[in-house]
Amino acid sequence: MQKSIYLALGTNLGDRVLNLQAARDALPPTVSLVASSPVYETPPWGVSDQPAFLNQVVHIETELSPLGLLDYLKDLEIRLGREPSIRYGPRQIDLDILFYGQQIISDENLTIPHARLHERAFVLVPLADLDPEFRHPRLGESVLEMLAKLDTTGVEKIKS
Ligand code: PH2
Ligand code: MG
Ligand code: MG
Repeated sequence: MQKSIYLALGTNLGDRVLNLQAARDALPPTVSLVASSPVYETPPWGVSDQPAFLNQVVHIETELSPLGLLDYLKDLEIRLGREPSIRYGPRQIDLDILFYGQQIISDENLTIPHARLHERAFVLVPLADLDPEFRHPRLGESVLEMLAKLDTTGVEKIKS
């Protein structure tokens, strides 16, 4: 059985379509891509005075542990041109671990499932395209159940 490891990709600086493409291309061979959701343009959450984001969720496979995967993704963000910014602020690329199968992790540096994913339409809309029935291991709710409680205004699929 494949583990359900999902990543959220986000970008709101530079050529956003290219940034997502570059991130997907840079994952292998350490991380292999099982499936990619459509790409959505989404209103900025947290800090509203910044450009709109493009967001996407990908299903991956890897032999890396959760902390190994975190290190790998942080390094990749920097290689793809990410520069330091404020919390919730603009970024070239953001690569977040949403779920690592059914594992629950609260480490100093890593929380899995991602701590705020159930509040974010920009994560749950694309995730629902890939795995609508996936259950949050801590909250016990499916992706569709979590999504039903959120306002999805302004989350628009873009042509690919
Ligand atoms: N990421 C953030 C802060 N706000 N808003 C949207 N729409 N999409 C994001 O990926 C996003 C955000 C910090 O990680
Ligand atoms: Mg993020
Ligand atoms: Mg991040």
